[in-house]
Amino acid sequence: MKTTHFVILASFASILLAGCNSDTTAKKEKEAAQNKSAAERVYVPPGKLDDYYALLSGGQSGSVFVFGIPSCRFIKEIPIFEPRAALGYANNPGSETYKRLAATGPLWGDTHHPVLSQTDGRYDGHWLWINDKANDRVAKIDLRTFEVAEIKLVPNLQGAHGLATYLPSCKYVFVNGELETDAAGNSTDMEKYRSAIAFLDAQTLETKFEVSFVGNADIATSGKDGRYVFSTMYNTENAVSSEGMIERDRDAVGAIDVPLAEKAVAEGKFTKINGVPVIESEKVPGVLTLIPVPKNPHGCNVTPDGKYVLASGKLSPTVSIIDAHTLRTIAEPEVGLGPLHTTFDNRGNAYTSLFVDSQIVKWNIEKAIKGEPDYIVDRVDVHYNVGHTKAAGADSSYPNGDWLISLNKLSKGMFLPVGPAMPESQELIDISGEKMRVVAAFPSLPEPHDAVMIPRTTLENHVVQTYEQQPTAVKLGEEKVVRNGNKVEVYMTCIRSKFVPEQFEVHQGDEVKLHLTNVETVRDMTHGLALSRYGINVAVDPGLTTETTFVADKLGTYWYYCTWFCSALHLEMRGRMLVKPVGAELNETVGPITKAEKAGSVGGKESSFE
Ligand code: K7E
Ligand code: CUA
Ligand code: CA
Repeated sequence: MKTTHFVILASFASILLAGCNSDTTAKKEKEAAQNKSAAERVYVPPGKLDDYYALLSGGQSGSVFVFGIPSCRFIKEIPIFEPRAALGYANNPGSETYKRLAATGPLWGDTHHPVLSQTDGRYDGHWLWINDKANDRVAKIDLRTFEVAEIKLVPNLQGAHGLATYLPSCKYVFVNGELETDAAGNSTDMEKYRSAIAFLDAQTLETKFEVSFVGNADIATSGKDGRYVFSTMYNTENAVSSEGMIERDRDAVGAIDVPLAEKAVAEGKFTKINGVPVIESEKVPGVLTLIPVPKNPHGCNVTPDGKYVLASGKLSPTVSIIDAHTLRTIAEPEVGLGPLHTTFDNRGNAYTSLFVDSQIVKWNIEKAIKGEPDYIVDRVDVHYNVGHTKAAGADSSYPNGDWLISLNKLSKGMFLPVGPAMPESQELIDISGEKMRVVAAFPSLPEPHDAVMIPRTTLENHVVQTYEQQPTAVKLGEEKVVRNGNKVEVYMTCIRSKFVPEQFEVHQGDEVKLHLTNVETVRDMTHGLALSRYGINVAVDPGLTTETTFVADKLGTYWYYCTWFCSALHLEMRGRMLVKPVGAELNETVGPITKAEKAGSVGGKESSFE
């Protein structure tokens, strides 16, 4: 079983190279048919588009990875909590993206849970939220551009881990503090340790209120009817050692009554900590209900119909099925060893990842509730040690029921060996039939935790072709250099294949603010500006204006050149920053440098080719 997908991939390659074979023996024919159909399931010819976007959290890469499903083609990385020089993201200390990120914390992050916005129980393709567990931040991605729209620090908690949106309205995203601290007193006294679940305005990401309690909160999910949100809590012991955290046989799923919490805030039943109203759960009865579940639960998922909350047992081989309205546990079916996360199809089945067993187990929810012995439908081996698993559409009320991704922690020998550390591994599983089938494996950077899959048809129409011209855009023909003491503002445009101005002059020590607008109106015509020896690299997509500030502290000639190969004249797309001694006369030339101006500005030295 462990080698099935190798066979499939090998056959996939041979079909591509040699066409399908017509071997004679019945066994071989059957095998070939199976293999062919697996290959066909994932084969998307060049130029044809995938059916789904898969958005994978990048873990300690601090980003989100975009893959096409079913082809498993890597499409894009969205850098969020880490600079990405290639994309001009947060790499220049004087850039907007750097300032926004640095204002909230360090230049790296640990993304875990991508969450899509919904309207009427369906993914609407507008927003993607994601947490940074390491530095307690939440970011919002605009799915029109696949760029970060907002990043905010969440006060009063540590280990911002579980993230979900409050359904059905999506007016909040809420984030769980996994690591306990004394947020109120900043003491080291573990007797005062608490944790909190923070409710953020989904658009501004301002923390509106928090509910604090003794213990911790791990994975988050929302009921579907605007009443409760749920979190698994593995450290009800409030311990500070791993031994201490597994002392109790039962921990809990916490249910927060959101309307009751809002009422408590309105009635002033809170303490303000770092500007945020914090409701202590002990003081507002009913705001937090603890539902006992076996030892150190992990994943927490509400079924698409909103009826049940499923808490995966982790240290217990069970999944607890909790009624999402009465908050009572109604069944605890055994599923296998190390259950971590559960996802859903559109036919009443749950799919639970088994970390220890390295399997996905498919089981029928109603049969498990009724205690019917055949509630386990199927098991499939994955490679290896799966963390999250997610089926297409499964966080909405309308799962698609065709594809499931297994996000595996170890790849071992799955891919070409590249040293002691191997890439992370995802497997694509066809869940459209009764039996699951692994049809492809694809590597990625460390370390995807969770993923969401959204149909192309939902999202593609939102995606813009070019940026709308901002009010700050520099218009063609209106390029200029504006001096104000030692501050110099350079208003520059770029279009295939020229920067205007192609030259600007400053005094040593001047603070230069570069406004660069890409005036292209064609999709995909990105230009970049790298400034030699100044450590500046800017990428400007069509229609976009970027602002970057730096100090021109080195004397001499510094070329800026385009970093994105844009035309046959790409290499010629360059210009000079001339840094002269303080007091020297500066040439104010803007626009195309004529021969005469060129002669004047460079001291009359002609090129030997002219
Ligand atoms: Cu299970 Cu951070 Cu969602 Cu990793 S968490 S697996
Ligand atoms: Cu613009 Cu290369
Ligand atoms: Ca525990």
